[in-house]
Amino acid sequence: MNKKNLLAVLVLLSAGTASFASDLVLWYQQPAGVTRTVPMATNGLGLGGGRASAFMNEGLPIGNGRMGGFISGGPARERVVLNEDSLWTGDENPSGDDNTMGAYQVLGNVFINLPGHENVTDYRRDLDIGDALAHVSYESGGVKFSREFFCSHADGVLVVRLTADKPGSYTGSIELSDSHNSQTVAKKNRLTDSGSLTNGLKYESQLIAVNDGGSLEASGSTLEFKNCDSLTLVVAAGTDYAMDYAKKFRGEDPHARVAKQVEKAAAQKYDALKSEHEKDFHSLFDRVALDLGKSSAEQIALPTDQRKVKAAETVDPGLEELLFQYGRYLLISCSRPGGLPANLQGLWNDNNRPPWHSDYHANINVEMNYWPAEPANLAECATPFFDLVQSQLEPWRKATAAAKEFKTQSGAMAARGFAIRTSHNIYGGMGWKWDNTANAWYGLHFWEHYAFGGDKKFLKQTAYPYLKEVCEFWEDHLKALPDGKLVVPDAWSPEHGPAEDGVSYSQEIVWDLFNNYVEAADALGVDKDYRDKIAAMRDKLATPGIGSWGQLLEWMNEQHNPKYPELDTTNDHHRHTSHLFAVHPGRQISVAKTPELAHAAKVSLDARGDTGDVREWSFAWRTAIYARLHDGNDAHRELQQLFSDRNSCLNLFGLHPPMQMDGNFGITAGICEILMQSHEGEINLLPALPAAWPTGSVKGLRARGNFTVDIEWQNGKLVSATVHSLDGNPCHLRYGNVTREVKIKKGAALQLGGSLK
Ligand code: FUC
Repeated sequence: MNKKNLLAVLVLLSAGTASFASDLVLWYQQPAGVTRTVPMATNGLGLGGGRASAFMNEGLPIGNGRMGGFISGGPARERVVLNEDSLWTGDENPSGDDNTMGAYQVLGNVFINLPGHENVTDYRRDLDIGDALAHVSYESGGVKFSREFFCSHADGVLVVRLTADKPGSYTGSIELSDSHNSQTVAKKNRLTDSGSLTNGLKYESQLIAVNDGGSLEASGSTLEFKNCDSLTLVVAAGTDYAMDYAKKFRGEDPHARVAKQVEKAAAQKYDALKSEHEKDFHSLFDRVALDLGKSSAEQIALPTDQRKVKAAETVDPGLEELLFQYGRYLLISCSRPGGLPANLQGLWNDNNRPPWHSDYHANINVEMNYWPAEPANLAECATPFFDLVQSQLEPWRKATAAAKEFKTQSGAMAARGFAIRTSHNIYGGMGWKWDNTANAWYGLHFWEHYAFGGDKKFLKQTAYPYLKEVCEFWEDHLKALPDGKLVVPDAWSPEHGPAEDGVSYSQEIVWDLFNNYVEAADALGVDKDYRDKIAAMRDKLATPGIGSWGQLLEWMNEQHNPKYPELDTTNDHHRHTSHLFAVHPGRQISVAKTPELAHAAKVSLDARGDTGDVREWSFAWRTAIYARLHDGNDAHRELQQLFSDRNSCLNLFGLHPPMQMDGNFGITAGICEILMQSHEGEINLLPALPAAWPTGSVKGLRARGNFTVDIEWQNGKLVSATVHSLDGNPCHLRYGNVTREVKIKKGAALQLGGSLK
C-alpha cells in the first residue's frame, strides 16, 4: 500500500470510529444480560438479606431525580425497570432492628414486545451522559430500528421513542407490570398500575402510548400496536409519600398528579419534550468540563465493557473523564430538589429485597454520595439530603431519648439532640448499630453547603440550628479523662475492631463539628459565649496519636488485641479508612498544618493497601485521601482500580459486590481533590496532579468562598487559571509554593498565568 492509500485508510478508520468516539458515551454491542458476567454478591458480606441481579450490572440508567429507568435494550423484548424514589416499605421502626426497617422497592417494568426482532444485526446500545439520552439501534428484516430514551425533570416523565427507517414497521405490544402484583388496567392508549404497600403507601404509574401510522389499542391488560411508523411512550409515576413527620410521611393521593403529568406530556410533540429535557439537563451538567488528554484510537474503538477492564491496566484518559462525569450525571439523575436523596443504589433497583435495603447508610455511604455535590458544581443536588435529614430529626430525637446507649455522663437519658444508627429509611426509622458520630458527620455537609455557596439564609435557618443541636448533644455526651482530655465514649471505628473510648474516627468527626460550628457562629456573629465554650471543648478533644511503626492510630491506644490480631499491624487491609477522616473529608490533618500527622496518615493508608477487603467505595475514598496528602500518583492508582471487574460493573456502576453507587459519586469528588482543593482557606491549584495526566484542563470546579475556577496545565505544570468570584470574597491562591492574594469583584473573573501572575 502506498503512503497516500494508507493515509486514506487511516482517515476512514478514524472516521469509522469517530461516531463511537465521544468520551461521554457508554456503549455496548449487546443488550443487558447477555454479556460476560462479573462477580456478583459472591462474598457473602452482610447483604442485609438482599441480592442484586446481574441486570444491575449492565442496564443503563436514566433518571429525573425522583423517577428512574433502567434499560435492557432487548430487541424483541425491551425491559425498562421503573423506579420511584419514595417507594419504600417500613415505618418509624422503634425497635431499631434493621430487619424490620423496610426497604426501597421496585415500581415495575415497561416491556415492549416486538415479535420477529429476535435475529438482529448492527446492534448497539448506548448511554450518552453528555445529553442524558439512551439509545438502542439494530437492523432486522432489512429495516433499521432505533429507540431513544430519557427521563425528564422538566416534565416529570420517562419517555421512549421507537422509530424505523421504513414506514409501518412496528407491530407488537406494550406491558406495564407492577412489582407488587397489582392488576394493570388498559384503556384506549393508556396503561395504569396502582396499589399500596403493606405500610399503606399508595403508588401509581401510568403509561400513555402515541402512535404515528398504523393502529394502537388496549387489549386485555396490554396495548397492542400494528404497522406503526413510530411510537412514543410516556410514563409518569408517584406515591403519596410526603417528607413530613407531622403528616406521618403521607400526603396527596398520587392519582391526579400522575394522570395530569402523563397527559400533559403525551399531548406534546416528542421533540418539544426532548428539548425541554435537554435544556434542563444541560443547565446543570455543562457547568463543568474536564479534559484529561486523548485516548488512543484502539481505546476509543472498544465498547465500554471491554474498554473499562483495559483501563485498569493502561491509562485511558477519555474513560477517566467519563468516570468523573458519570458521577455528575448520576447525581443529577437521582437527586434533584423536591425528591429524596441518592440511596445505596442511587435510585436504580430491580429487586424488592435489595442489598442492605438500598437504604441510607450513615458510616460512609450516603456522605460519599454527596461529596461531589459542592466541588463538582451541583450544589442544588444536595438539597434532598438536607430535606430528608431535617424531616427525620423528630423521630431520631425520640429514638435517641429512649436509648440506654445514650445516657449522658451524669446518667440521665439523652435530652438534647439525636443520634443516628448506621442504616435509615425515609419514615424516621433506623436500623442496625448506632453510628454515634454520624450526627456530626452529616453536619459537615450542612456546613460545606454554606462554605462553598455562601448562602447566609441557609446557614442561619438550616445549617446553624443543625450544628448547634449536635454540639449540645456532644456537650452532654463527651467524657473527660483524668488529664482533662475529652473523648467520645464507647465509639466504634466503623465495622472494624472493638468499641472503645476515644476512637480516632469519632474524635475527628466531633472536632470537625465543633470547628465548623465555631466558624458558623462567627459568620453569623451570634452566640458568642456558646461559641467560645465549643471552641474550648474542641481544643480539649483527644487527637489521634502516632503508633509504633509510624501509623496514625485508629484507636486511642495502639491495639494488641488477641481477638483482633491484625489491628495496628501492616496486615490490616480493612476497607474503611475511618481514622483518616481528618484528612478527607475533614480538615484537622493536612500536609501544611500538621505534617507529622499527615505523614502518619500516609503510612497508614499505604499499609491498608488495595487488596483483600478493599472494595469499590474504598478506592474512591483512598483517591481523595491521597489527593489531600498531595500524592497524585497514588491517588490516580486508586482511581484506575475502579475500572477492574472486581470493583465496577459493566455499566460502570460501583461493584462492592453487589452494585453500589457511592463509589461513583466518591470518585468524582476524588478527582476534584486531585485538581483543586480549598479546605484550608486558600484555593490550591493542581495540588496532586498525577504523571498520568500531563496535559489537560478543567472548567467550572467550585471552591469554598463561592468561586468557580478553570485550570489549564501542560507537561505537568499550571499554564493558566481563571477564577470567577460570585461573592467578591478575598481570594488566596496557591500553586505549589507560590501564593498570591487577589481581589476579584463580585461577578468578575481574573485570569492568571502559571506563576499566578
Ligand atoms: C457499610 C460498608 C459496607 C457496605 C455497606 C452498604 O456498612 O462497611 O462495605 O458498603 O455499608
